[in-house]
Amino acid sequence: MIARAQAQNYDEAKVPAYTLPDVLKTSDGQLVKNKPDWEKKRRPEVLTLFENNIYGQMPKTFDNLTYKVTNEVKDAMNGKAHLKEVTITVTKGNKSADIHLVLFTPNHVKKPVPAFLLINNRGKENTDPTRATKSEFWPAETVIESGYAVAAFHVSDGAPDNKNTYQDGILRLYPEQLETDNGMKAIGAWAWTASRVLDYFQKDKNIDAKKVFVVGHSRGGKAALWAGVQDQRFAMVFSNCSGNTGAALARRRFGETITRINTSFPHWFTNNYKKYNDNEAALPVDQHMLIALIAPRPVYATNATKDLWADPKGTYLSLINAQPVYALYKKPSGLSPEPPAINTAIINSILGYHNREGIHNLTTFDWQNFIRFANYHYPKKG
Ligand code: GTR
Repeated sequence: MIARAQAQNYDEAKVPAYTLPDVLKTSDGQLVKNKPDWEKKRRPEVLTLFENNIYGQMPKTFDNLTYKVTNEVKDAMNGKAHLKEVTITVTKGNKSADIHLVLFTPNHVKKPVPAFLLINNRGKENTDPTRATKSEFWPAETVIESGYAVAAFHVSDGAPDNKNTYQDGILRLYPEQLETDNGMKAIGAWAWTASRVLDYFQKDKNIDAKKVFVVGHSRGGKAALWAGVQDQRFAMVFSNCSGNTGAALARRRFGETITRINTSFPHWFTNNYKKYNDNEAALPVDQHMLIALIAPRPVYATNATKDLWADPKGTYLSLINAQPVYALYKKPSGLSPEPPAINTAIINSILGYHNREGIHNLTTFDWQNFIRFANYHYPKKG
């Protein structure tokens, strides 16, 4: 017997031969050639495949959503921004869950404004409302100076990032999800939470809820993609170093693998996903199809040169292989088959990308390019 546990592969020559599932081919073998067939037939089919096999169901019902501003500073950031800390409470039956939002809106800019929303998977100090602590992970001043609102919530409000306690967030409202093999777990819960923040944005007259961009790094970047897929109200997705079960192709088995992610983080994806441990070829989808589900909305993915764990090449290939669906919308990305040079950002495209020099992180360089990409897709008038 050959031991199944293998070291992670970082050698391009050892990437196994693989065939990606055809994003445009329906389960009954028809080739989708136009938007209506994609939207009515194939898109729902692919979405269900991702739900059942990977991220789980996305419960849509609750009884009530209320919000309360718990702190407000109208002249934060030396008068440049208006801070609101908002508690969003979602109620279902006799249970409720609180989401704590930090939101800065630029002053001296015509309202409503577009907003960047970060799914924060790191320490809460990264999104410090007092700005005593500043972090590249959420460079709020830079975003405000670019004329956008900037917001964040912490993943623990959706689901604690822990295999023993992940049920203690919004899954308390949906306990039935824990009983089924295609039930939502932590990554799904974080995406769900992002949608509830968007519900709140629809009620905040300073925010242009039609231009809310969801951002996440790594595990947060996986959740950002799933949020953008599930909730078509998100105008754009930024998925930073999201890697395996994020923007990178699973079948390449380069860096982190499905076995590895399911073993380290059994609370992120459905029970069903474990069936694909060391068995990527059996998956009816691959991650290019996740990006395709966001079409025709823009997606920007990133990598870092020292973060081979997240498979930069496999991420770029996902974008490339999502293109046929964007083409149905006459939104060609113009991506060349080979990834761009290090630190060179692809901005003027429906599918954006860069591979930053450096380690696994979310940095000012990344955010500056997110802002450029947002400016390109939503040019400011006047
Ligand atoms: C790693 C995990 C990655 C990524 C990363 C992170 O340990 O293997 O998939 O999610 O954590 O979130 O920083």
